Amino acid sequence: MSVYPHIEFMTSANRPSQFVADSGREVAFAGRSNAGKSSAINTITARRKLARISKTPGRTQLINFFELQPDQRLVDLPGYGFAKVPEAMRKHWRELVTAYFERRQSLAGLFVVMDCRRPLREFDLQMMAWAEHRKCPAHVLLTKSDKLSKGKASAALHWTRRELGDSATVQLFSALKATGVDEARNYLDAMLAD
Ligand SMILES: Nc1nc2c(ncn2[C@@H]2O[C@H](COP(=O)(O)OP(=O)(O)OP(=O)(O)O)[C@@H](O)[C@H]2O)c(=O)[nH]1
Ligand SMILES: [Mg+2]
Repeated sequence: MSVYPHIEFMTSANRPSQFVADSGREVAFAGRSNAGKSSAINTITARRKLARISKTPGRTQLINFFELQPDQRLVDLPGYGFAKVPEAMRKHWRELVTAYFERRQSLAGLFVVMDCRRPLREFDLQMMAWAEHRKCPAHVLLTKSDKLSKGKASAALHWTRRELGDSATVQLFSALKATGVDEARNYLDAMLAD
């Protein structure tokens, strides 16, 4: 059973004119290519095939909008930081994501998805800065926690919390093992609530 029973894919936007109507509240998922954004969305919404999961980093270059219920959305932002993409694609990413952050009134919260083995890299910090600039709350999912021992995962969690201080909340997550799902839903629901 899905906890968001009415969730459905709305549209993929390749340019700002294709963004869905900017009303209500939405939470965006950002993160490096291959960090596990789409997997996290699928696990949190308990819909296995909602957001496309790719084994090729950087495949999702579009902004994908999903409706949870009228006037509540999840947004899967295109991944960043993949070294091998051509400059033209990087420029496209920059323009699209900048336009999103600059004009999106309904942006109510940001989930930043990071591989727990490599947290807080350059672009991740840039995303956090956008959130701070927009005064929208940020929550960090340290995902793929199944890839680390309990001790190392816990060390990554504490290190990231210390680095970020009050600027964001942080948790461990695994789409594979469904770890941290309730915690993530609680943060998501709080951001979506008025
Ligand atoms: N072990 C493990 N693998 C994961 C987890 N989450 C995602 N993966 C794998 O990591 C790869 C990338 O996952 P995606 O969810 O497509 O990542 P993404 O951030 O959406 O990637 P882009 O859309 O390309 O930016 C896939 O092969 C997933 O199966 C996890 O919690 N544990
Ligand atoms: Mg994706």
